[in-house]
Amino acid sequence: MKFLVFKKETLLFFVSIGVVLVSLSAWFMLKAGDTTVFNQQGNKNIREIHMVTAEFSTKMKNGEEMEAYRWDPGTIFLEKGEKVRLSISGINGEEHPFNIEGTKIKGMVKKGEETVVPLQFDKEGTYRLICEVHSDRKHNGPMIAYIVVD
Ligand SMILES: [Cu+2]
Repeated sequence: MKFLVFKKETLLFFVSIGVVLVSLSAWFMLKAGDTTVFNQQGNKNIREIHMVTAEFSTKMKNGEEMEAYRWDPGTIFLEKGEKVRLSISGINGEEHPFNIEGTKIKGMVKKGEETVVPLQFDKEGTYRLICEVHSDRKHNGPMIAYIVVD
């Protein structure tokens, strides 16, 4: 009988310790969760990248003019999962309808206007930002920027 009481007390002792431990870890986990949610939703943590539409032009020896439209910078780097606000300012060229290969992202950059493209990639790789009207040399391009995600 006495042995049984002792066992019950021991059990209660361990149950109490268990409850305290579970409460403590739950508290820490909740705290960590709060911080993570705050980091993901806070707008201040979305990095901004600025890009412009530029134009190179030259006169050949035979008097012929050549030009190429470009995204500048031509390569940008993102971390996998990172949220970036890509802001593209239209400087040269009237209109640049674009898409990002391998995604559903599409848009338009117009002279004198700013186009904001929210970016977040879950897969590593190099994604091409392609201007649909200046995609190769024949069409005053290639107006292609490379988005490197790793
Ligand atoms: Cu273009």
